[in-house]
Amino acid sequence: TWIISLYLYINLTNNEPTTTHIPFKFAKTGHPLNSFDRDYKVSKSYRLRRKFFNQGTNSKQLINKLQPVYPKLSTDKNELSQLGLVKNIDDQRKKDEGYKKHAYNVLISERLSYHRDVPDTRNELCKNISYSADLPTAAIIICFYNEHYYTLLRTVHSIIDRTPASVLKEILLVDDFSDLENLHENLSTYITKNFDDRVKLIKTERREGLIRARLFGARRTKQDVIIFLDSHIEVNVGWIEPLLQRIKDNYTNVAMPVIDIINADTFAYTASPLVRGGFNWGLHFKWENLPKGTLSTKMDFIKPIKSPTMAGGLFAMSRKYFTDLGEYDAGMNIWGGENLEISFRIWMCGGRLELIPCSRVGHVFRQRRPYGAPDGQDTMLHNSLRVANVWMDSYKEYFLNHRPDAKRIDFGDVSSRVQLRKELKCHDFDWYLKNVYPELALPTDNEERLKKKWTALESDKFQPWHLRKRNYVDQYLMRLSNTSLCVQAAKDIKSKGSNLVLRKCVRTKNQMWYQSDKNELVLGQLLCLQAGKKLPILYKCHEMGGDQEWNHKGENKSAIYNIAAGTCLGAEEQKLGAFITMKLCSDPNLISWDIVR
Ligand code: LR7
Ligand code: MN
Repeated sequence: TWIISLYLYINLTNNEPTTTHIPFKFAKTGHPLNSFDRDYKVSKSYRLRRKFFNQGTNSKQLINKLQPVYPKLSTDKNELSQLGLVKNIDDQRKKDEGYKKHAYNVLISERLSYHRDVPDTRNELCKNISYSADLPTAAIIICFYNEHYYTLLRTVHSIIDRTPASVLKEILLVDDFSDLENLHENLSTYITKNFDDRVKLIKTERREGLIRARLFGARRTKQDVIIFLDSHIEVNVGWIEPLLQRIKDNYTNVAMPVIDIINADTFAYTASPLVRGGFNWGLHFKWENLPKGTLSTKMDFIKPIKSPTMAGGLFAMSRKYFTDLGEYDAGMNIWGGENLEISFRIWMCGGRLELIPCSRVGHVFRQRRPYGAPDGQDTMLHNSLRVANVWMDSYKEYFLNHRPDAKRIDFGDVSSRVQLRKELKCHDFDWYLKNVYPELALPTDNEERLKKKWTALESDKFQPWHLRKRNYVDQYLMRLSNTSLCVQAAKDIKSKGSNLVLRKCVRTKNQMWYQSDKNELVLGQLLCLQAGKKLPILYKCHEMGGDQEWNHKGENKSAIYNIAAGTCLGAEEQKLGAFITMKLCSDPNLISWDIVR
């Protein structure tokens, strides 16, 4: 598949893979799976292979299908086998199931083995720093629910491999009542055989959710510092020392590593830029650029950076301080909100939350969470209501206005948390906004516009920073060659599920297609063109490529091809009002399109 991919990249899309709003070029990883990386990025080979595999298409048929669109496609047998046409049904099954259960590529994860080098993504200057000889001792707490066996074990191995034994005293694996068959037993066997007794596996008595599972773990250790990590991470060289040093300097410092990106499809490890944590009035965490001037000198790149909030999963804190500050809100369920709660609490009650640039830990960012709450509760909303009612004073109204549905929801008893806030004599939320996060705009004027923006952000909440903003690289009309007919929405431009039709070209928003750097075609910057079996439709952009990924040569008389569907954009008839359809690219009657800029 990489041949198609490469070909596609160079000859069809002809635009460099650019990152979005944060000016940062990905470091190439150099790990052995680079070919997968290339392959996935471009062609979503997984879908492609599955599609052709299921249809039993042989290489010849595939070539015939692709030739009209990719005339330079090789016909060499060896190259074809590399196209993934020789498939292994067990692998394919494992991969499909893995995506369902874990939302990442377990096949590649398993091929990587328990030990692998990751690129050292630290700033050069980090290597010159020396740390105290008597750093505090650490317990690492990793909660997991139905985590993939191999990925979890690589998490543990990476910690053992890259953390000095003088500080690493305990790794507590808290199984949050997983029900994946044999997971716990297998882990237990592996751990007894392969690790010393610093690695402990414990299990909750019922599904607690990550917040109470962390409490369960934290209360079972006596080390100086606790470090929470997600169960699908790999730590980088020298990750722990700068965190512990910062806490040794002051026990109210809470220290976070930079969260590097482990690609969920390829497991390629790439560096993240220096960004800090913020939030919006929907109480969703978001990454944001550092305030102007933060990085002025060379040394600024390695100094601790104040952050208004944390993403939640990866941070180090003095155990005593964690307890003194009221641990977590045990009334929070499953997932969400606890990260803002502890961030507000740290700042408002006298602590300091910092990003430590010299500490780097990779995390598998996935497109969706592969689990929910057992009772179907919207735990993010439930937990956020608790945050708002305990910590945000009158500012909570901004959140409530933004979520009218929240007013009717029972978020339980928060009196003990209100009491805690009193006892700790914390600043109020107004102080926090003025002193820690003055950059946050209040939803005063132009409220409607902002509201819309937040709603859009909501669907993006599981995205890593580099996937969050759509980056348009081109805009054009798609005109039926040799006519003056253009593709436009059959209904109005905003209606999800609308078909597309041919209308007189008029160059309105209704006919303007914005091409994103992921090769989406977004009509009027609203909805994405999505391939169907017979007809394409307009649908919410899901940013996962596949049926929303379109390729063409960008010139007149182009075929417009969708890889996932394996078909091309056509029209029912070549006349006004005709529906746009999906056609075999090899169809001799396939019409061609002009890209009119
Ligand atoms: O019921 C559960 N029980 C658990 O033990 C649900 C989850 N978990 C475990 C799970 O196996 C994982 O190890 O808790 C950990 C976090 O769950 P994820 O990986 O599904 O969460 P996430 O990475 O999507 O979400 C981020 O926000 C969460 C809010 O509740 C937590 O704070 C996560 O730790 C946090 N992850 C990170 O900060 C990593 C960087 C991601 C970003 C941005
Ligand atoms: Mn995670």
